[in-house]
Order: sequence, then structure tokens, then C-alpha cells
Amino acid sequence: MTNLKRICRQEGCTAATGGPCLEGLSFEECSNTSLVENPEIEAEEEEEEVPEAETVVTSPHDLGSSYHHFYDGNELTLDDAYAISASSLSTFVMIAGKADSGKTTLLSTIYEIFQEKPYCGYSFAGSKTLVGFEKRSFLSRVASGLDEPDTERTKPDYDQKLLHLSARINDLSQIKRNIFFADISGEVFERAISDIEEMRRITLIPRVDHFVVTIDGERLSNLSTRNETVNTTGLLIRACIEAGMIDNTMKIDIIFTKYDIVQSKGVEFNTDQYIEQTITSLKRKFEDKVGCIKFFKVAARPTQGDFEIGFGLETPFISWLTESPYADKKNFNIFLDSPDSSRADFDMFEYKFNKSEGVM
Ligand SMILES: Nc1nc2c(ncn2[C@@H]2O[C@H](COP(=O)(O)OP(=O)(O)OP(=O)(O)O)[C@@H](O)[C@H]2O)c(=O)[nH]1
Ligand SMILES: [Mg+2]
Repeated sequence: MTNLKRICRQEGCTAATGGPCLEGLSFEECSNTSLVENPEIEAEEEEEEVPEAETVVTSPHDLGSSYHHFYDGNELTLDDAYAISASSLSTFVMIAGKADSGKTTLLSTIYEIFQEKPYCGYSFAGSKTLVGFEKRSFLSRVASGLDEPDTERTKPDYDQKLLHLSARINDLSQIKRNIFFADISGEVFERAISDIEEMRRITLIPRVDHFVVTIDGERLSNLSTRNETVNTTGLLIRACIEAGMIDNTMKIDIIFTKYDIVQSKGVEFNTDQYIEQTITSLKRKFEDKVGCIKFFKVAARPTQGDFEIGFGLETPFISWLTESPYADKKNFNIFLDSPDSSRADFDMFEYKFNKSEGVM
């Protein structure tokens, strides 16, 4: 495109822009007119030459505030969980224990009960990980055609993915609460017991509000497996303490799972009495090394006797949902009292993160 334009120096004449010449002359004849360089066209041409910058999006967050992050329903990363936790009061729970001890079943049972009715005075208020829960629950469905309900084995990796649930108190007197569960394979914990470096790879442990350890009631109901089962649990807690993963602020819940089996097959071997001895022994060993240690007998998915689904799970669930040792700390009251209360949990997790990284 040419960059010359017509101009006319005669005041009031519009001939240069296509109007009539005041002198009645053609453009070539009139001495007031001339062709000069057109800076606008030059600028346009320069702009055209510059290739449009390519937008490289490496993260959804690069898209700015117009971007809406949609969760695919699978387990969450820590980053996702922190973002969600900033929206409401939140707690993080880790379920640890030997393989097959019933860890995943605890979580999928809570989810399944919530599908049908309010639980412990709370109603289901959503989940960002419905697919994650469904994957864990589908084997237990009657539709699966299995004689006995089962749960998919959790994959033995260190990729610490989280399941999420929101619940709101039935009278709506409080805002909804988030609860995040880390469901890690028992094989990972079994390896970590004998290898402190493996234990340190489970980096989520120091950041959780509740550290839950499952002890398999079925194995306690068998004379040949009960001692090894209790010893392994003690070793697991000790290994966490020695690796610096849990300290004297951590709330530990010990759950004796499959309590329906304890009350059927286990009766013959005084398994209830054995459980009481185990409680005394674990309290003696760890009470002064952790924030608090509590014990529960649970039949999350009973197959024996008259137990209802989720037997004994209410009390621990309510404490997981509502109690955060970090919220009790004085230095967090400033966040909780701040006008922007949504920051409270995020700041708590930042605190916990810094603490686990040794920054504080
Ligand atoms: N009878 C009975 N069986 C249960 C109960 N809870 C869990 N189970 C069964 O115990 C088996 C193992 O349960 P999971 O929840 O998969 O165990 P896990 O600890 O997650 O196992 P990993 O993922 O391999 O570490 C499954 O067949 C469950 O159906 C219970 O309360 N009663
Ligand atoms: Mg599992």
C-alpha cells in the first residue's frame, strides 16, 4: 500500500478528502495541493509486519481471571486442594495402615452414606472427586454381583492425591466444611516402616490435621496374625515420629476396622480383650509423643452379624470434619477473626507447609 496522501493548504477546502476544489481546479492544476507521506498508513504497515505474539499457555492459571478451572472428578493434587480449602473451613486427613486393613473402605463408606441421607447432623454439600469416590466404591455395589462387597486395591504410588467432600450442618447455622482425605496404599506404608527415606517421601503427613491408623480387626481375630499386626502398627507410628513426620501437635486416631469380624470369628479368641490390651500398650508408648491419641472400633462395611454400614464411624468422622489442631493455635486466631475469613484455611495450610519444609 502507498504511504502518500493528498493535502490542500487552502483553508476550508475539502478537495484533498474527496470534496470540491474551492478554486474549481483539478488536483493536478491547483498550486495549494501536494502529496505528502502518510504516517498512519506507515504505522498500519509496520503493525502488519509484526507477527502476532503466540500465546503459550503452560498452566490454566496463565489464562487469568476469565479462566474457570473445571475439575474432572478424579483425585485432587495438593494445589487444587489448597485452592478449594481457601473457600471454606477445611481439614486434611490421612488414612495410614497395612494393606487390606480397610482404609479405602472407611472413605467410600462415608461417601456412600452421604449419597442416601444426612450423616452425623451434616448433609452432603458436594465433592470435587466424585469419579475418585465412584472408582473406589463400585466394587462394593450390589450391582457388581459379588457375593461379598469389596474395594479396589489402592495403587502403591507416592503420588499423594486427595479425595474431597463438602458437608453442611443440617440447620445451616454454619458455612459448609471441606474435608480432604489422602488415601495411600498400605504397601507404601509397609515399605516406609523399614526405610526412613521412604517415609519422608510421604510429604503430606506433617500437613494433615488428623493422622488415622487402621488396624485390621480380621487379622486381630486370628491368633497367627494378631501379634504381627499390632507390632507393625507400633512400628509405623514410631517410624513417623523418628522421621519427624508427626510431632506433639498431631491428632492420631487408631481405628480397629472390620469390627463385625471381631464380634463373630474373633469371639472365640477373646479378640475384644486383646484389643483392650493393645489400646493400653499403644497409649503407654505414644501418648506423650503426639498431640492426642484416640481409639475407635469400626465396621465400615460389615458382612457379619447385625452391624449397620458405617458402625462406629460417626465420632471419628465428626472430629475429622470439625477439628483442626492448627485452628486452635493462637497465631491463627488473627486469620479467623479477619474480615476476609476465607483466607483462614489457606493461611493455615501455608503455615503447615512452611513448618513441614522447616521454614518456621
Ligand atoms: N467384614 C468387613 N470387611 C471389611 C470392612 N471394611 C473393609 N472390609 C474389606 O476389607 C478389604 C480391604 O479393604 P480396603 O478398604 O480396600 O483396604 P485398604 O486398606 O484400602 O487396602 P490397600 O488399598 O491395599 O492398602 C475389602 O475386601 C473390604 O470389603 C468391614 O467393616 N467389615
Ligand atoms: Mg486402599
